[in-house]
Amino acid sequence: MNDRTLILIKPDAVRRGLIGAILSRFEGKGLKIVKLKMLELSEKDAKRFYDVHVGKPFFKDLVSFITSGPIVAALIEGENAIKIVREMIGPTNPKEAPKGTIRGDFAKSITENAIHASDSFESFLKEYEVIFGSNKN
Ligand code: 3AN
Repeated sequence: MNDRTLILIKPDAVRRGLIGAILSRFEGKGLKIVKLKMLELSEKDAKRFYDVHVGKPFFKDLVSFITSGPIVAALIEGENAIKIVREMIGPTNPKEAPKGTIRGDFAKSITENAIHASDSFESFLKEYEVIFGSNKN
């Protein structure tokens, strides 16, 4: 089955010049980048993107970080894309992320953790709509 997932290269990784290094990992794994966009998220869209985390202690920091500079969004396609990309990015906390995962190699902290990837088809649909939805192409 050809699945799709969405990744965001977060502001810390864009600032450190890691766009190419991160995107090339997906291509190297045989996944296809089928849509690509550099953008700055508005506070409103950031809150929609992370609405499952509303009320959590880190929500405010998360929104201010993700809106702190340009991000790169990529729509990625391939067999089992959601699961494979989640494995490639590694755990949320870089202290737990093995070397060889994107977060293990590039993340600075649990907030500045370089990359986001959809964790389910349901999240993907919501996230895709926020980033690439109507009037956003
Ligand atoms: P993931 O990005 O691995 O799916 P989520 O969805 O649990 O992780 O969290 C979304 C984002 O919220 C994380 N990427 C991270 O930046 C931030 N976050 C999650 N848990 C914490 C935490 N305990 N403290 C600070 N930030 C957190």
